[in-house]
Amino acid sequence: MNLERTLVFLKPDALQRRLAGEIISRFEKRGFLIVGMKLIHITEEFARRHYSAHAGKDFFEPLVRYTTCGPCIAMVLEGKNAVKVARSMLGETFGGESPSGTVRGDYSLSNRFNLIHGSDSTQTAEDEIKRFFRSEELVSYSREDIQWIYDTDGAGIV
Ligand code: IDP
Ligand code: MG
Repeated sequence: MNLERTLVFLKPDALQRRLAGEIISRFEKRGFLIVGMKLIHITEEFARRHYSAHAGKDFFEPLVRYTTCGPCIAMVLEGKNAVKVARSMLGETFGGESPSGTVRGDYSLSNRFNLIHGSDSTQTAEDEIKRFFRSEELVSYSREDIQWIYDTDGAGIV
């Protein structure tokens, strides 16, 4: 099996607006396996490191304040093409420009308060998973419905 892993976290507005269950449910229903999950309050230092690619941009300081203003739920999702598929489920960066059917497109109108983060490449996913989770916090397990999520009859997962 050659399944990919990605890191997503529900941002403080998702929890304050009581959308966490609804959003997590989408990933479950899509077929992803949740291999890590925790409630965290991101520190300022952690937020600055996580978003370091945006340091110096005009939205950076407000982004740090937003990310640290309340608890988040971080998750590692495992599945075929996990990075790309999860990103497509998020929508575009700005809620108001996101297509309906995506998390941001269904629940956000804001440029900043867009509910969820998702790794944007397989390399970023690897780095972010390590940043958010210790290896012992990730749980590998099998599930009974895997043969209904993918065609596993033959070589690999199709
Ligand atoms: P992404 O979350 O879709 O990958 P990035 O460009 O990496 O988007 O930006 C990180 C986060 O910074 C966004 O999710 C959003 O919360 C915030 N952000 C990005 N661009 C803007 C902006 O122009 N105004 C306000 N907030 C922004
Ligand atoms: Mg990004």
